[in-house]
Amino acid sequence: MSEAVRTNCRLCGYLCALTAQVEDGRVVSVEPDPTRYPYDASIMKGCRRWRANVEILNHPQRMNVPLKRLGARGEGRWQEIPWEQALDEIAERLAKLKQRFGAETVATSIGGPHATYWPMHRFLNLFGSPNNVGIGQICWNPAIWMNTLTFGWPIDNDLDPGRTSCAIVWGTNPAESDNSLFWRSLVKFAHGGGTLIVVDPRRTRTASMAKHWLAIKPATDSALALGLLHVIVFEQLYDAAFVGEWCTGFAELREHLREYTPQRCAEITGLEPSQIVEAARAFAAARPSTVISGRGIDQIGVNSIATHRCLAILKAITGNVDIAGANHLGEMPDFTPETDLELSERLSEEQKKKQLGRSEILLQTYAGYRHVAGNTQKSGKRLPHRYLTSAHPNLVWRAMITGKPYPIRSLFVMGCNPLLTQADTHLIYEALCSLDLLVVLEYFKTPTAMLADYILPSAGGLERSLLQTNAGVANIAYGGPAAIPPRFDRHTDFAVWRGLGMRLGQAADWPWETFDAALNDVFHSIGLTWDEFCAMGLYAPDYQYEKYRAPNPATGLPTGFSTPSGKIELRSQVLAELGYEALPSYRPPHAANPSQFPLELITGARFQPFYASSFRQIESLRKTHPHPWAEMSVETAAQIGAREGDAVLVETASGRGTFLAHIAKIRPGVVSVEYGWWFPEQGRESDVLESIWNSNANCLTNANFENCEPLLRQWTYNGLPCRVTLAARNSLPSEQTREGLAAKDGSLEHDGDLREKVDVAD
Ligand SMILES: Nc1nc2c(c(=O)[nH]1)N[C@H]1C(S)=C(S)[C@@H](COP(=O)(O)OP(=O)(O)OC[C@H]3O[C@@H](n4cnc5c(=O)[nH]c(N)nc54)[C@H](O)[C@@H]3O)O[C@H]1N2
Ligand SMILES: Nc1nc2c(c(=O)[nH]1)N[C@H]1C(S)=C(S)[C@@H](COP(=O)(O)OP(=O)(O)OC[C@H]3O[C@@H](n4cnc5c(=O)[nH]c(N)nc54)[C@H](O)[C@@H]3O)O[C@H]1N2
Ligand code: SF4
Ligand SMILES: [Mo]
Repeated sequence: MSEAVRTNCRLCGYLCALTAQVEDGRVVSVEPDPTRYPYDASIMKGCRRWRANVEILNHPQRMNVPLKRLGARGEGRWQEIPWEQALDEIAERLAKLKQRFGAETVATSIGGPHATYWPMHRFLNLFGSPNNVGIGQICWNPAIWMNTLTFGWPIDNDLDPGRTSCAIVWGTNPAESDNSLFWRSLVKFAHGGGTLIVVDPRRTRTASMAKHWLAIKPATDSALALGLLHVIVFEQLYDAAFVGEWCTGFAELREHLREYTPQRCAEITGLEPSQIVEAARAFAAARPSTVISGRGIDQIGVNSIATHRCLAILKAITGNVDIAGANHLGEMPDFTPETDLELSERLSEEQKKKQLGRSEILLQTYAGYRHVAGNTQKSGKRLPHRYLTSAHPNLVWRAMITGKPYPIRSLFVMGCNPLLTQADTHLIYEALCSLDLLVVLEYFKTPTAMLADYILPSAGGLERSLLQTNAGVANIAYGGPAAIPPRFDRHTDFAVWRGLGMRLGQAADWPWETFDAALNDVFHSIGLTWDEFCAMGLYAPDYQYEKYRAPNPATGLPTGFSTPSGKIELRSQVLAELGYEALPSYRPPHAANPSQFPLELITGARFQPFYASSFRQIESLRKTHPHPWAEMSVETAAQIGAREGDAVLVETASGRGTFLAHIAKIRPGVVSVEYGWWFPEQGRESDVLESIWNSNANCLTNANFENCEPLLRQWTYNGLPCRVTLAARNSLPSEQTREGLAAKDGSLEHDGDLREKVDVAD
């Protein structure tokens, strides 16, 4: 029997609607579903991944049964065991660890937005541990925190090709990282005559569409942003009426900006003063104007916070706040937000006090959260709790190794591969090896999973319901149903956390027997069942703009902003109270010895068809991108004596890795290496595990707490001092060179590539 069923793709955060052809309970093919969100023919044409769904579902290396370690950690000997046994044994070991060391001895590690994490947070809050490690400090949180301090709530860009007149795309490259409605809107915007300004050391496909490409020296972004503000303020290009009515701290800001002249900022950023002046004028001249930022500025350590604050101020003083075509202040969801399902309020004050580094981290802590949430709650809004209080990874890895300030003896890894994607692989390897209990919930036997005591096989896309809700800072939800029940003995992640919760005294808090039953409850408040939601696939009421002007029903006065002053805080009262600078400044990054490390390194710019460390074993994808590359300019390559395709050794103070040189348009003196590389094709498990030392960008990074930025304790992935030397001459077969691969299927139209072909949408 064959039938067509609705489902969604889960190979990136967009959850595009698919129709699956199911025969005898097996998915035989998938096609884009043009009737549901966010269908767009050119996205599906441009996306390289969705066709791999069936291959991934049935891949011979998928985890299908729970595995228990035999022999030494990492030795590669496993026993297949039933689920009941796995959960019984894990629960028993957790109970013992808790009794001996306290609940805080159990940590969890999450990654990017691939998985549904609230069941895990719910379990961990009820269990009693504050030790959830994430990537929030360098992904998403900086903007969420800084916009909330400035505007009282997170703010989303609202690029509209028909309306927006100027857009600054700052440290993000949606051509490779997004590949969606947003990228398409940007292409339309740029080709329709909108003024596009791109700030990126690499001439990405996004940058190649720009009127102004600012090839900034990495990690100096706050100096550029301060220079733009200087020009706008001292040339009186700001919106004086808006500033007068809605902002506080302008006079102090003006004084503070005096020293950031275009000349001085140009020296710091390696740009021309005229570039700074022109970009500032272009942005201020037009309205609505928008600023879109990404990991490029989340991951620059000490200058990240100041850059985000400057961008918020830039929006504010030009009057580009909560207006169509510029940006949108989000609203609380009408449905149940994740933050409510996590039950963070159930973690006791005593356990919250065990948060590592709490007296040295100013904001990304439970106390910091309370400080800020007190203001947002006045307007009935609740910020996401677990993301904004996640533990500092470096302190957690160290506590595992040293037992200080207390022992962390167990880790649950879900939806991430920390050996490849967290900073400082050497430290993490040592930490994972030191544990009493490491449990990994996975689709594949990743290097991290290879070190586990138990690997639990997760149900993936097509096999489970999917829902995406922007972590509850906006009133939007999208997703859909599974095409088939989980194959083999795979279970949903929800079932694992509920199963452990039921065994550890949490039964009253797990009323739903299945994930779908929980999803039913999520939509209860808007009168929908999960099935009814699935039929629509999207819940997104129209945006309301300029909400701060609307009268407050209680007082009749304008609502204003949920900050301490009720206004947009150019000078942040909360930051001043925390003992941090209330106005943003440029700070020189940590100095390195230029004779030892003369170049600057970017680790991690996104590229297709991969997602972080995922999909290296998926043959149809891997053959389009078989090797890890290091991009450098013609000048840098000449300095090293490297040519296209030569193997080069990249070294930093933290470690080394080998990559193939690719000559690209990128600021001279900067080298950009791909991240996430391991080599599942090595065969023997021990060889695959060993492959993490070859070309792993995070062998080149560290997140040493002492050097991190004080507010969130962000670490640095971009602008690291490095040296690059020639390791071996090009030995690639011609079909595996960049030219050869591109000729084969055109799939390597890659960031920084010399061919500047842009998919021009209709
Ligand atoms: N050097 C450097 N490091 C970086 C970055 C960088 O730019 N440079 N970027 C950082 C950022 S922003 C992020 S978000 C992270 C991303 O890093 P990670 O979140 O670690 O991403 P992946 O490597 O894709 O690992 C995801 C793993 O989860 C599994 N998985 C996927 N979906 C599910 C699911 O639903 N359930 C379960 N149980 N497993 C699932 C996949 O098989 C895969 O092995 O990397 C960070 N690390
Ligand atoms: N194909 C693919 N898509 C992905 C992912 C993936 O792994 N692969 N990961 C997903 C995830 S988890 C995330 S968080 C998003 C991230 O999506 P993006 O924010 O677009 O992330 P990156 O590609 O890292 O883009 C950062 C850009 O910043 C530039 N940059 C580096 N250093 C600096 C600097 O110092 N200053 C400035 N101004 N720019 C700099 C880089 O050259 C790069 O072009 O992508 C998501 N989409
Ligand atoms: S854009 Fe993302 S969700 Fe959509 S089809 Fe491609 S990989 Fe799947
Ligand atoms: Mo991310």
